[in-house]
Amino acid sequence: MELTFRWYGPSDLVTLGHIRQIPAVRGVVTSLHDIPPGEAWPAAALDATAASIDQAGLEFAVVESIPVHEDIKLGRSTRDRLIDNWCRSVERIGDVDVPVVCYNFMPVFDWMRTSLAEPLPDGSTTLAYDDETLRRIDLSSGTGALPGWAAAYDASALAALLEAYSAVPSERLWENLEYFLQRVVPVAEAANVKLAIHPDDPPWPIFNLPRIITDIASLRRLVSLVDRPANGVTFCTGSFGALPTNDLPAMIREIGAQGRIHFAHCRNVRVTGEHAFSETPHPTVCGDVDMFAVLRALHDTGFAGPMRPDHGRMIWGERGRPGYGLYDRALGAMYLHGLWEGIAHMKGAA
Ligand code: DNO
Repeated sequence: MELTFRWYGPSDLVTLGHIRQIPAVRGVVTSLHDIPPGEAWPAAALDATAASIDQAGLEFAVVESIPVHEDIKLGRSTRDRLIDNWCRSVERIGDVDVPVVCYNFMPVFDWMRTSLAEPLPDGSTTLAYDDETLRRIDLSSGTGALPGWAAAYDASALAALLEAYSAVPSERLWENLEYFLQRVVPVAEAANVKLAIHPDDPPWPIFNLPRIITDIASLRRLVSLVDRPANGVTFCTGSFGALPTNDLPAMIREIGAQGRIHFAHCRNVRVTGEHAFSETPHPTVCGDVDMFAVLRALHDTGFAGPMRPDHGRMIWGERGRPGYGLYDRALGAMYLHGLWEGIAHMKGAA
């Protein structure tokens, strides 16, 4: 396992210098955040990002994400050109030796929360979601934007997109995903890049939009769409963990044994009701995810890929990008490192 940390680029308040000082973290997870979805990534910009990571004494471990243009998810006739552009980006990522690309296939919205600063009893704030509140969100003025989303839409663009998706039930979305994967997986394979789809977050439909990567059945289907090692997943404990029927260690043991987990996102959640949860600190004792069992399953299946602490709370007065401050994620990194080291020693494998 290689411990990594997400960095939002030169404008991030969390700098590469900060990341360099977190013990045991050597890998950086980032993207070219200024390139609009659908465009091929310019080699020069990618080279510059790779060089700045290298100069900081770190390693460019994962691209998270290359956004997938909505026309691809909708299966529109423009998709072939957009898929070609996605492939060019993958090839250039291969050229700078980044081995993993994370992406998602969630319609319109990427991850979704209904509160970005829910107060916790200890005085920190966290991200939270519940369906009740979501139902009251008025989309008539556009999406707004969540930190980390690749795109936001104004009122008319959003209305048009939602209308277009009314003709795309989940089976059609699966077909469009298969069409995409059939074209991008061979290119990734040739470029020495592994693709790692991020599960839908939360793992159920929102605003009547289909969401298809939610559970073990969908992971089985995903890996079989194109049965190649380069077609894999990002195992996100927070996304899958929001659905109490998901047995995370069992999912890891099944999909990991097939060598299809290429990236791990570790964070904890407390399920607070039907389709409702709050994010918690990373340790098992703080939420409903048994992080020891998750890491042991990853270790048992020989996971050697990048792992990052996912969202942290805002603690110690820090201000910044919700979910992506420095302090709580750094604590999470240390916890994950400690668990992993303990598991390795326990098994006599350290
Ligand atoms: C949220 C992230 C997601 C993730 C994308 C991957 O914090 O985990 O935004 O980066 O879904 O494409």
